[in-house]
Amino acid sequence: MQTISFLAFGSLFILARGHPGHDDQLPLDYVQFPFQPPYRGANGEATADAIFSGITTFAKLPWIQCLTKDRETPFDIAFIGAPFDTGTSYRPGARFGPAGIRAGSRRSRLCGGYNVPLAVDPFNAGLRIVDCGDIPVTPYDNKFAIQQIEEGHKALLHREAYSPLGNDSVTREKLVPFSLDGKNHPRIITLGGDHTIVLPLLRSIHSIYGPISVIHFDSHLDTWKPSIFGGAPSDQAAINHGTYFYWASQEGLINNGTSIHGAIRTTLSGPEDYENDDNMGFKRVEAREIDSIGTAGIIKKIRDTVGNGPVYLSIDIDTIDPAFAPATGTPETGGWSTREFRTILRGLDGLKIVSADIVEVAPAYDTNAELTTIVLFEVLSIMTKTPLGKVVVH
Ligand SMILES: *[C@@H]1O[C@H](CO)[C@@H](O)[C@H](O)[C@H]1NC(C)=O
Ligand SMILES: *[C@@H]1O[C@H](CO)[C@@H](O)[C@H](O)[C@H]1NC(C)=O
Ligand SMILES: [Mn+2]
Repeated sequence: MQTISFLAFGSLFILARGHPGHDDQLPLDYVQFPFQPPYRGANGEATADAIFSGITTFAKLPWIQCLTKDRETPFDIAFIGAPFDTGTSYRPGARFGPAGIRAGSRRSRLCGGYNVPLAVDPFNAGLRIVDCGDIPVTPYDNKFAIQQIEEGHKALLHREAYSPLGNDSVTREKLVPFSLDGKNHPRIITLGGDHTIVLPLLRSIHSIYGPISVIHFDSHLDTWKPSIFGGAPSDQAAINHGTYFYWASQEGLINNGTSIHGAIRTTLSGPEDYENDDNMGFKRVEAREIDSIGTAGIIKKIRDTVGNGPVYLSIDIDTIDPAFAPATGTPETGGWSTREFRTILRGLDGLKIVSADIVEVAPAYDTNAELTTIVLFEVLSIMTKTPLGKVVVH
């Protein structure tokens, strides 16, 4: 049966890409539920791989071992886990986030993945989208773990994308990459992990794009000075899930004035936390603004702030009200509903999202419904629709 599935899908892949030597693993196109059943029974009948069976990857995408034996295999968008949670201030458990997100995402393609409001099927749009598994992250040494995350992310981001950069969908003009080296790099969607991981992720992003605008959805600011958040009893303790943006700002990784937080509703040490946040280069949308300006007003504020340049998207699951997404370590009531947040995310359609993450998912506090993952479907849809390049003005 393996042979049949290999002939059916693997050889197509090899011919198309001219890459020999993929007979020692499942072919890239193995999971094609339900259109290309990979298994035939003794009588030749086709049996599709059910969405609840088999090895769990994000949305049942093909797994490739991007950091080890499949280092040469190119892709356009990769999911990768960063199972790190020793930078949390309250309930731990986000080290199980990547596994939990993958489990909840299995159903994304039950009968195809067509996104009606965005009018795109990200899984069937011609891009190669893969699940790279997890970056190895030690739970014993934060300093080392943060280096591992940066190196793991760089190992993916520094490659060239599988598909060539197309032409602008409106002007039809040839697009030029935003990257500093002029190459067309793939996009990475990281599954956290607590929010500390965004410091090494932004260091990696900086190595390809330079200082970047950030859209940060979170109930908390995460720009706190270490003396305020955690007290910084040691250099390592000063880097945690409430201070990583302080460090990112100090290191010049973030564009000053074109970055924004959304869904803020945290308590503060005092009003001066907002002054500090201004100095870190962020604008803010508070969760309660949805009552006055609605989702359309929030989308406008975000787009007016970040403009049309490249942007990094970081989503803390605690953006969503814990009534809808309880699986997180520092829940704050008064958040957006999942419907509202999905609307706001779809409002980012057309933005050049260079990479993204979802963090602070701690499955131990979830209900059995596993409802935390659908927001990534919107992010993936936007990435698929929007090539990562700019039109050069002649
Ligand atoms: C893309 O643009 C280039 C240069 O402007 C042009 O030669 C090419 O035909 C275009 N391709 C498509 C598919 O429009
Ligand atoms: C960002 O710009 C503001 C206003 O010019 C300035 O006060 C602040 O120090 C800058 N922050 C950083 C991190 O450069
Ligand atoms: Mn956060």
